[in-house]
Formats: sequence, structure tokens, C-alpha cells
Amino acid sequence: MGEDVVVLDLGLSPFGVRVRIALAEKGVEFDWREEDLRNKSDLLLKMNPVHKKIPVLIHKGKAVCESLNIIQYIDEVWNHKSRLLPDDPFERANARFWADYIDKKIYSTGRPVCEATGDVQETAKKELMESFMVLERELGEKTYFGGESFGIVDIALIPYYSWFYAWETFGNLRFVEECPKLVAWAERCMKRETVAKYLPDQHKVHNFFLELKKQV
Ligand code: GS8
Repeated sequence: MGEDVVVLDLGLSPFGVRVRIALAEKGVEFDWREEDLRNKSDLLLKMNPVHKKIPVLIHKGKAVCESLNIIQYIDEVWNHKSRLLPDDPFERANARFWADYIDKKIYSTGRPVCEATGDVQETAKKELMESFMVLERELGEKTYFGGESFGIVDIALIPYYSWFYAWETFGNLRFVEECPKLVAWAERCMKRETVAKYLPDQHKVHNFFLELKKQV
């Protein structure tokens, strides 16, 4: 492997998908290793001793953790093509703000929409849709969140497109009606080889939650 890059990951993880897309955008080859989170490898525990979570990017033997942090690292190391963050400090701060917004809002409400019932699910549905409406407004008429070029905010959000079907099925949410611009944006992103290659099939995400529900 020319670049000496290893990714510790999990197929359906939206955080792991971010890392795979970022590396693909840069044309960096990597050795992909799927972890069993019920039986974490010694390598994962050694490389991410603080959180013990995937994804971890191991570059030349050194570990970088946390998906948004990893995207920024990838952008800085392989800075010759496909800049994922803008150079302008204000635009850069703005991109980080929105990536952080997605991180704080989507996963934490998106999981209970699939897993919970009753009031907990209702509250999560409301909060999730509120966040998507905010993102719909921020995207507006732009091609990508950063304008004409695909970047960190798109990479932070697009893995959740694989969850839309699960949210529609478990939560009865309607994305095409509620946030048409985001759906059109997601379809635009899907036309990119790097996204289409790594986005999990939406039925797999739905089945994952179905299985999870059976275990309860
Ligand atoms: C989240 C990673 C995460 O939650 C990031 O990389 O952006 N903020 C981090 N990883 C999960 C799998 S995805 O659901 C994980 O590794 N969980 C293992 C555990 O909690 O033990």
C-alpha cells in the first residue's frame, strides 16, 4: 500500500463513511479493516485508547481519531487536490461550524427515531426534522454546502442519506415533501463516484435497526 493508510471502521457507520469518502476524494488508497465492536481488536484499543471507537485513521503508524478531525487531517496531508475545507479563514470557520452542527444534531436524534417509541420517539422526530429544516435553509440554492465545490459539510451529512428510508419507515417522516432541496442535494452527491461507492444501501440501515429491535 503506497500511502501506508489503514482505516479501522464498520460498514454502516456514518462516521466511517465520512473517512472513506474523504480518502476517495483525494484518491488515496487505504487498507480497510472492519471491527467487531463487541470484541474490539487490540489495534483499535491501542490506536484509540481514549474513546475506543471507530473510525480511526492510521497513517504511517500514527493514529488520528474522530471523523471530522480525520477529514481535516486528510485535507491537510493530501492538499494537492480536491480541497475539502476552504482556504479563507472565515469560510473555513463557517464550514467547521456546520460540520459540528451536523455532528451535534443528527445522530443523537436520528437513532431514537429508529429505536424508540412513544414520546421519546416523537420528541426525536421533531428535533431531527427541525435540524434538517435548518440545514435545508443553509443549503438554499447552492450546489453543495460550500458553494460549487464538494467539501467537509457535505461529507459530514451525506452518510445520513442512507438513513432516510429508515427514518421514513420507522418515523413516518417525509423528506421529499419537507426538505426537497436537501433531497436534490443528496442525489447530486450520489452522482459522485466517491459517494456512490461508499454510501451503505438504505435497506441495510433499515434492516440493522429491525434486527436491533428484535434483540430488545
Ligand atoms: C463518533 C464515532 C462513533 O460513535 C466520530 O468519529 O465522529 N464522534 C465520533 N463510533 C461508534 C460506531 S458508529 O455508531 C463506535 O465505535 N462505538 C463503539 C463504542 O461505543 O464502544
